[in-house]
Amino acid sequence: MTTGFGRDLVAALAAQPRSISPKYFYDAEGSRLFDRICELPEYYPTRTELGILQRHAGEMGALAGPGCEIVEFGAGSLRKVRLLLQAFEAPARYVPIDISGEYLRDAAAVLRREFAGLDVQPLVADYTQAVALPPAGKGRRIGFFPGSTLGNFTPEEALAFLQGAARLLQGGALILGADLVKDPNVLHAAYNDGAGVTAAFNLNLLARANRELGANFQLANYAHYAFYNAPLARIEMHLVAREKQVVAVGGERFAIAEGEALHTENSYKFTIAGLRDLASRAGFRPGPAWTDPERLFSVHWLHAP
Ligand code: AVJ
Repeated sequence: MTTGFGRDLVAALAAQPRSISPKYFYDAEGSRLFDRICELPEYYPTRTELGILQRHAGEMGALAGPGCEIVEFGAGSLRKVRLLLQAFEAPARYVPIDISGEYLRDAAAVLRREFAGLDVQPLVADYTQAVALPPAGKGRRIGFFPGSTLGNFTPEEALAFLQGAARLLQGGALILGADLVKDPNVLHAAYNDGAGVTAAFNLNLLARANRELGANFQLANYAHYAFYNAPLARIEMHLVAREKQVVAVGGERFAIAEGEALHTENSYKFTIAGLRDLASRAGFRPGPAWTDPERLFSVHWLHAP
């Protein structure tokens, strides 16, 4: 119970309404399920962002200039940054920042092999807190925050994160991926896939608690519930109890009534204008914004003066 997960889950169950950070989705099993989500026909963000990066990496390379340093916040999959590294002129350094040291080591080894002359310096850290980077080289420092992970933050947290990033990247820029508001039915389908992978991803939070914390959640008792909250422009994911249950977590017992929910994720959606305004308030000067023909997703170049 000394882990952050145990502490935060107990606090979440003791509170009303109940909510927990989506960062706890990503144990090994959760990361595997998320990779499957990215391949789903209904989940358009990953393939759409990859397409945008593919089409515009050349332009981004011209803006970045030679010998730049790429700092990735929350190094997820190597596919996206690889598109940048291939298109940029002699990138000097790649600094992926992630809390999972094991994943970072593997990813760093792959990229060192692939890009001779690239200095790969993984940083095990929580990028939502202030991080200390190695001293900058001659090229620009370019941040990379893809996947619309920014949407997991509340608007206040998003502003604070971007303020920190603007400071960190001074003289360079941030390449930011942001999912766009759109037909709510398209959004709904992306988080309610037919194969049930998103449901398994959501329920894995409870499975993880059973595995790691010796909790006794009856998974069949909880429904995956995801919907688009239009006034707040966000997808919300919840786990809703189908029956009452007394659950034991780390020596404490919690009575969960029928119909009670644990809020597991917010995924905010953006307009291009709204995102540029948010970035400006954080100290960036917005440059080009790229999107796909259907305007499903956006990638932004944000100068950090
Ligand atoms: C990784 C936060 C961008 O919000 O779309 C996917 C996570 N949750 N399906 C998202 C997620 C359910 C994803 N982000």
